[in-house]
Amino acid sequence: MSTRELVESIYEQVRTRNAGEPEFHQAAAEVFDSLHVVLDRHPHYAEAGLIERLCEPERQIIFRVPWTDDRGAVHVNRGFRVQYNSVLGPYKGGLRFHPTVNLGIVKFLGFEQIFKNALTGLPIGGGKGGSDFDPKGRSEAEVMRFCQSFMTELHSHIGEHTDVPAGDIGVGGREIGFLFGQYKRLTNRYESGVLTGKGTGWGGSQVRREATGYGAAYFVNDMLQTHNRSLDGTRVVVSGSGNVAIYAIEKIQQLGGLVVACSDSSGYIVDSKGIDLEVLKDIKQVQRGRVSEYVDAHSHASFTADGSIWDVPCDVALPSATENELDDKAATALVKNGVNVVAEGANMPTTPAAIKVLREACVAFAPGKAANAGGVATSALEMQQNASRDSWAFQYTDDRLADIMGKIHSRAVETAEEFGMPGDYVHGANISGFITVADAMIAQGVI
Ligand code: NDP
Ligand code: 2IT
Repeated sequence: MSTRELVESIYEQVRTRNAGEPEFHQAAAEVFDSLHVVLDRHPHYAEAGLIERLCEPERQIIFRVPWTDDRGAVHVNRGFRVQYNSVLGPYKGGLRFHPTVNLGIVKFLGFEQIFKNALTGLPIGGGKGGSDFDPKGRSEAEVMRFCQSFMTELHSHIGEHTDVPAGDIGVGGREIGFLFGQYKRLTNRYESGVLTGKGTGWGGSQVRREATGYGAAYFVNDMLQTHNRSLDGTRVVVSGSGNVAIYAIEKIQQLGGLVVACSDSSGYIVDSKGIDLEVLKDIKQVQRGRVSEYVDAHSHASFTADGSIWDVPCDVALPSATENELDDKAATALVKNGVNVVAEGANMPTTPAAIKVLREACVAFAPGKAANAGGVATSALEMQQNASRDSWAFQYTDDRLADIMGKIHSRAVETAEEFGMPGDYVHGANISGFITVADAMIAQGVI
């Protein structure tokens, strides 16, 4: 059997065994697509069921989350924590609160997280969790009661040396605060390292809030620098307007880029003078409102409810909202308008068909597991500070983040070259992350 046939047969097993989980299949297929070249060179990775073990989470926890709304009505949501792989360190990865969350989504995110975390070079395994709870329109008291109920079950499965959750869609500093408070109450332990993304006044790291977006901007700058370019004067479109998007916009602006559009699930705004971040932050972070409100402050800007943000011409695109938001039609529009770089701020926002369009047009494309790894990397720095009961200055932490992103960029570039696919960040990141995890799994025996 050729290595290609072997990888295909394992993929078929994964699909059959995990029926009804299309996002997980997609994430696995994207990694598998890079593996046969590795197996050709290093056949021992195919032995001892290594790939099959990698695809099977070490543990999957599914639980009931009952809570009471402000009117006294009882609601029941489903909670998940998938502890995917702990070969490099405690399980590490965010919690997502969004109505679309199901086991397949959590597994796709957890699977991606294994390789992303390996790429950071820091001692963190891969995991992910969340709930189908919809925080939209809920009062702060309702969100708090939900978080307390969620943690009431989760607390016995996590710990600073076991599993360290953080934020993702719908989970930011406020939710981490409620979750941490309940963990502390249930365990009677001030265990700072059990969650990351905490407030900077009580164990959180400087720059963690900004880290995913800043890191993605650093990564794009590194990509441009390999072509003797920079973000200075570059026209950029960033989808989303949440944690990742806002701080990607902030750092791109600091590096001289002109961000002309961003979005939320109700539509997108275009401001050809450049997004006014103060206004955007006020709408999204303070008021928890909609991007459409931006035009109230800037009448020269426009809001489009039905349409695609990827029709807005740009040189650099950062899909930073959610999975599969950039399809082949969108990629074709981007290429037609002359895009040069696409970097994933979100997890798996680009469909396989869109990646094909971008590859064929020779657009530099950075997968999320490399470009958005700055968030989890800074989470690992937060764990480091917690373990030594220390807290670092903003600039020092930001410099560490920029350095880590530079190293991830070099790893992806060098690995792609080594395997005969120069400039292909997808294969470079997949192969480099896979080898790190695989070597550790082999060293630790059949576990
Ligand atoms: P937030 O909840 O802060 O923001 C999410 C943004 O994406 C909002 O603008 C939201 O719009 C939009 N969005 C979410 N779901 C959908 C959807 N189904 N359709 C259209 N728009 C949607 O989340 P983050 O910024 O933290 O996360 C964004 C992406 O980045 C996710 O893929 C996440 O997994 C990934 N990521 C996050 C990291 C982090 O540190 N937070 C680290 C690495 C990756 P609306 O408000 O209308 O729902
Ligand atoms: O997808 C991700 O990398 C995150 N949501 C961040 C995870 C973390 O543990 O900081």
